[in-house]
Amino acid sequence: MAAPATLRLVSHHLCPYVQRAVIALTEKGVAHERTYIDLAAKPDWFTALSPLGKVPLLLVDEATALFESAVICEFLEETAPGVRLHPDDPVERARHRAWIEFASATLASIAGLYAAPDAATYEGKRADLAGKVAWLERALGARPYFAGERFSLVDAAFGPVFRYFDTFEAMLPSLGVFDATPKVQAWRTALTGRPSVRNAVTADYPERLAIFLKGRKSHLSRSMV
Ligand SMILES: N[C@@H](CCC(=O)N[C@@H](CS)C(=O)NCC(=O)O)C(=O)O
Repeated sequence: MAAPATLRLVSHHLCPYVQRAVIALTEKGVAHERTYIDLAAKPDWFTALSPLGKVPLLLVDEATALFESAVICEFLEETAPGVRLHPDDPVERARHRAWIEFASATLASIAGLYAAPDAATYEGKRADLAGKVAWLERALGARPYFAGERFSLVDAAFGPVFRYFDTFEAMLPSLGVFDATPKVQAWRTALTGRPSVRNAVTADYPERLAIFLKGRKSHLSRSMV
């Protein structure tokens, strides 16, 4: 692969971790290019660059491919000028990093939900997800974003989490995970309206996600209308 003339993000159309990096790049106004790959047929150049075989990768120069979305976002925070996406206070910053980890755990719960082979496993994953959303409700303070007026990397991590529910709500019986969490609902609405979050995926994302979910051969795929 040719050496990147500018930052290049190796991406996949559906990957929520890629979206975190795209949102951080956009919020910081960092020029970059994106290369989308097929994770079912990984190109050799990608396998040679990615120690874990996962996207996102950020190619920063000829010799350097950064991997892991959290590391990429931290690198952008440290190197890109402009708006800060982490709090200044070290305790708050550590707390934010912890909630970004929580976003990853929530993504794992979502993956468990759409892969659940039967109704009982599905209900267990649904309840697990509802429990996580309840934790978020208790963690949220000032509106509209996780830390009030200032958009942060926690928001960049949860925008892609909430995006799944737009498709779930269009195609499934209600999951009920937001029923008793008005603060999370308001946060979700604010993130959906944020241009960096909205534009972190291509226009055909909903169709691509629907095809992906239908292909799971799971309880969720059988419940889709
Ligand atoms: N911890 C990683 C997770 C990235 C990840 O799971 N990427 C998935 C796509 S969303 C992937 O590349 N999977 C390919 C594979 O595991 O073979 C991060 O935060 O970057």
